[in-house]
Amino acid sequence: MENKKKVIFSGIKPSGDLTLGNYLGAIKNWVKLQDEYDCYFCVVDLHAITVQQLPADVRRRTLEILAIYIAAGIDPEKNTLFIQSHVPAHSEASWLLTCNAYMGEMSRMTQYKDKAQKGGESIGAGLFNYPILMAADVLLYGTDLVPVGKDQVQHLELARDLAERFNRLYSPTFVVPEPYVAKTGAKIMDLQDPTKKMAKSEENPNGSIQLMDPPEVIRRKVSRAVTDSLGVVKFIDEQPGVKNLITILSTITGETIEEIENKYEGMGYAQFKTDVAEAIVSELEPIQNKVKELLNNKTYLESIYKAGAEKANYVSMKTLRKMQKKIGLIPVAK
Ligand code: AQP
Repeated sequence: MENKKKVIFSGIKPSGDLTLGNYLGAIKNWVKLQDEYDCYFCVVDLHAITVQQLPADVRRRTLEILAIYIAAGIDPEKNTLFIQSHVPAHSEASWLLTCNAYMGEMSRMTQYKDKAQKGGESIGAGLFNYPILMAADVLLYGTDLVPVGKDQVQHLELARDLAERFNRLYSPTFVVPEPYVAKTGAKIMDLQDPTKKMAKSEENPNGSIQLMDPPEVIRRKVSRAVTDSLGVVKFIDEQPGVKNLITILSTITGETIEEIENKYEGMGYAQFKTDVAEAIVSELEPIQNKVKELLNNKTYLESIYKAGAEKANYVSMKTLRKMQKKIGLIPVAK
């Protein structure tokens, strides 16, 4: 029997300029998956519009993210790289799943509850429904594994529940996806408030390093990163700022935490911060140069997302047709 590779689906939404967190927590790991798995890496633009965005920003970031995927080492020949809105099955499957989702389970989503508390009555309905769109993203491709951070575990559970419910109500249709926990990869925290994660929609520009920040900006942000008055490089909870910088250094260089702690023993923070900044610069600079090159070659990028959409449309339409048929929708006449 053919030894079929397991399917992985993941994506990033163009809701802000990508950060070092998106790179070290997601993209850098994806690069390692591409030989072993059949990977779909998507720019999930339909997720970005769950909050108001400037149309020009969505357009610019969507292409930039695609360029970043390729520049970071994701091979468009080996993987399916595409833009979510180019594949209408995502929206259609999302509606079919919505009709099988319960208000109760949706209302229990903690991410929505947090946002609803802040947004009140005027919170967008898209934010309430988006976990169902995420379920559709994943289920359409027969995805076996979904790389998820802790904040997404509950949404993946929902995708599993929706898949199992559909399989039970109609007949086996979906692969029930499992979370993929990366061996490496870390949660990168905000440089100004290391108790919260570095996020692309964060407003304080000094809190996050943008993937496309020039070297001098990276150096400045790292030198201003919040530390503490203890003056020791230790990976302990009492020093969240230092802990975060150690995580960044270790994720980039591959040095262990212990090696880093030993290397900077008795040295204070100055040299440590300089080294963290230089590690980031040397990791990101080649990627940035490649991104700029790719963004100057729109025809090439177009050819990538066109081919990606063709493949994704083919696979996802097969699943969508099955769903429609099982639900009782009459197939379109040929
Ligand atoms: N700080 C982080 N550390 C590690 N991984 C991170 N990711 C995001 N921030 C960090 C990972 O990047 C991917 C991006 O997913 P997304 O764009 O769908 O949404 P997100 O997780 O909500 O990303 P942001 O940057 O925080 O965006 P906003 O501010 O718009 O909500 C995921 O794989 C995520 O784990």
